[in-house]
Amino acid sequence: MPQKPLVLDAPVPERRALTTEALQSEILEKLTYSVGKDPIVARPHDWLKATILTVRDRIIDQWMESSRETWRTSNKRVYYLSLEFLIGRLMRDAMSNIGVMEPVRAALKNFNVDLGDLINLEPDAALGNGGLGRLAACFMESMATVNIPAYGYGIRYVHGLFRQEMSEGWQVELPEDWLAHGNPWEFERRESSYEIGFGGHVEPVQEPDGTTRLEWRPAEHLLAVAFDTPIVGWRGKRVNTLRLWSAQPIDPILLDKFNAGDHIGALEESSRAAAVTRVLYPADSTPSGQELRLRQEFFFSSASLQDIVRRHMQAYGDLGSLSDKVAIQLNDTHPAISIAELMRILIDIHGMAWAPAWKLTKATFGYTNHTLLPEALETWPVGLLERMLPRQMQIIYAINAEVLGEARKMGGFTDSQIANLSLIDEHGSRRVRMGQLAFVGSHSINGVSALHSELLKKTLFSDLDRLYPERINNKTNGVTPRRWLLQCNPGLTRLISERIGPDFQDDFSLLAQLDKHADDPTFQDQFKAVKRANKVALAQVIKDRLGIVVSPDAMFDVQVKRIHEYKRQLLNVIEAVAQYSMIRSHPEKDWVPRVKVFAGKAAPGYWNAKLIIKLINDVAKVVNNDPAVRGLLKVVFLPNYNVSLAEQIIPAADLSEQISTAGMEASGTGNMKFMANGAITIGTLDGANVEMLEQVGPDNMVIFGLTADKVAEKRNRSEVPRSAIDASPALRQALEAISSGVFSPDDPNRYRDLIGGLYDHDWFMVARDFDAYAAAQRDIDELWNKPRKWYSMAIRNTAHVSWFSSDRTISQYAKEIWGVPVVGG
Ligand code: B1N
Repeated sequence: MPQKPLVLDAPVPERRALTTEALQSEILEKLTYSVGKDPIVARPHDWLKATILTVRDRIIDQWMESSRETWRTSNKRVYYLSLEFLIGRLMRDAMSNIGVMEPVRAALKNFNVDLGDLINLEPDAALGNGGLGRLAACFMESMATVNIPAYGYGIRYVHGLFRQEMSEGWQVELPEDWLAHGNPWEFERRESSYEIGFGGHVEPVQEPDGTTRLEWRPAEHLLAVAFDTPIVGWRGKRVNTLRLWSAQPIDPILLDKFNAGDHIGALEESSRAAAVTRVLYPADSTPSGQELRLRQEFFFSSASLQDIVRRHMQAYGDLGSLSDKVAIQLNDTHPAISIAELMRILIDIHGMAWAPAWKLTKATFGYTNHTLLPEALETWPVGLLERMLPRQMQIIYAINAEVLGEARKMGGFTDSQIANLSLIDEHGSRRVRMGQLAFVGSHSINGVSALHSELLKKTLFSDLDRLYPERINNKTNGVTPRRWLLQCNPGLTRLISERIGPDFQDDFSLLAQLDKHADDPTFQDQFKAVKRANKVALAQVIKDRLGIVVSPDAMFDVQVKRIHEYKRQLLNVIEAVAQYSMIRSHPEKDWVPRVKVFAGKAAPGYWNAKLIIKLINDVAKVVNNDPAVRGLLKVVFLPNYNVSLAEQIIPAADLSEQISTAGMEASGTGNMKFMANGAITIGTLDGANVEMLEQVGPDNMVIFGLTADKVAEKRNRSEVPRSAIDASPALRQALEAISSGVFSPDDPNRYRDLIGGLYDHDWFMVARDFDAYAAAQRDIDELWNKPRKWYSMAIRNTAHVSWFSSDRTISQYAKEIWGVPVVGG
């Protein structure tokens, strides 16, 4: 019999008051009884904790109401499985979404505590690398906002993405420690723990009815313990759960060993278990290929599936209805082993036959692909999988046999196409391709921008697309406008509210009304004043962190994102070098003053990315200290880019650099955040830039460079880049300056190989896009010199951003993949 929770019809508790007085006494109560501090001696961290606990209380009532409603209505639940959630700080987001920011500020003021200071004290939860992890965080907020009963499942890393510091311009990585002061947002759920197996062997077991089934007997077990964080949507209407798993040993200490004097050995198992969730792998768009990573992937997949199946059984008592009541979305292939694990649970544990189990599995899963970069596609050695997950590997073989059988039946596939379909890569040592596994085990495979989804069909999954047509679809990314406009840019939010009324905060399509004010000089002046205030604030950050003084009247030209060759920070800095020599050789011209802002982390093992950071810093040192430049060009690299720094930088940007080699950036999401905040984009026709151009129109965006088709063509023809360099004196001069050591007199050869690569193969088309890029930058200069034109364009960017709300993206997932209803859809 399915067990229904007892509290099903309990009355909704009375809402807590939102007055300053009520909040004030509650903060005091939390400080005293939960933190255990007298206000006279309380430290800032104590106030932060008391404030978070107070805010959290307001969310909990609604949290319980949201889950009661899901139980009551038997609505389909959505599970978002992601190895990364880049959530950043939560307090401002939560206060803003439930509308208590100002009363909390006032309450704290009466204790002489500044809310702004507390906001900046909250650690930035960096349980992700970049776009993929931040997308998962935006989706969590949007799913709560559009009222979808959703759970996020991931890993509670003790150490998130490393802290980046600079040592003489080089990146150094330091451990990040977001849990140092505890985490007042989370609830540990010891009762929701699951055993996770590794290794061992598979045994046939005789059933009483004479049949045999297979049973996995793992050699090793550890425990997955749940930690829940409430995620509140806009206006606090729905609160969903982000459930992060922490690995713990089954036996915290081996007492026999301890008693026998082996004190270290007694703890070995414990530290081996905890290692699984200790640290986030710091690579963005490149798999690490390490055994621990596969352990992380299976650990959180298995725990999540056990939890999902338990909840479903509790509600319905039968797994036949799983795909009617459950949708599981795989955020890239990192949780793709879930497909084999669900099959194992259905068949080996619940006794289902292969065919219905396979049908159910496919109907339950959806898979989102986030990259086409060949080096980023996950594969695992067959031998490793056989050793670590022997039963799952058997199931993968069986799935593969089924898929290859279907391909043969359909016919028309060449041997190489069959090899391309197969879940096993037979080139060299045999490996399991997680992308193929995720594809065949899902009813929906989506890309993250129109161009990317087309390329998925044409390249990576062309053969699977023919075998299983209609499965590939597109869901262009979005970002939450709450965090990326309302919260990070209160000045602009106020201005927009004054102009078109505050309703746009509930319906972002109303932002389009700004279009008719875009040419109004008064509104332009106000828009400019807001931007300037944000730039003054960023200039202060730059001064505080780097000691560099920049003028808020210069154009703030910003490229912030992970450092990767395909994102082409190198193109940007080479153009800065070219511009630097132009200014030096023509001091008489009225150059547009620019501040070039860079920020981003490089994967610790990615040499060229780290070298590009060093180059930016080397160029900055020369340019910023050259009196001949008269401050017309400044180059700034802000260390330790994270969500909180993004929230300060993006509202202050005039120009947004989205200049990846076409065909390589799956979508990009920073591009959308800049657009919302009234920056003009200089970009290639790559990822979601293509759709930005459609939304905002060619008059309001500056596009340059090779298209994805042209890039592919040039690569196929192995065309040499040298002619592009020979044809461009500005480029040649800049490259020669860099590679001859003008910016690295202490080590003149430092950039020899990096620049040599541009002559050699120029895989990322830096040389071949240079002239187009430089010309686009001069167009930007001209626009800057016509401020009326500039601000009309800037305003139109904000006006036409609403399609890039993650509410739109999530509504499409809900309708077209998950089959769940949404609010306002
Ligand atoms: O996912 C983002 C996109 O907007 C970006 O264009 C895309 O580059 C990014 C392995 C990745 N793709 N692949 C990753 C991250 C971590 C890892 O270990 C791959 N990240 C992206 C959101 O769709």
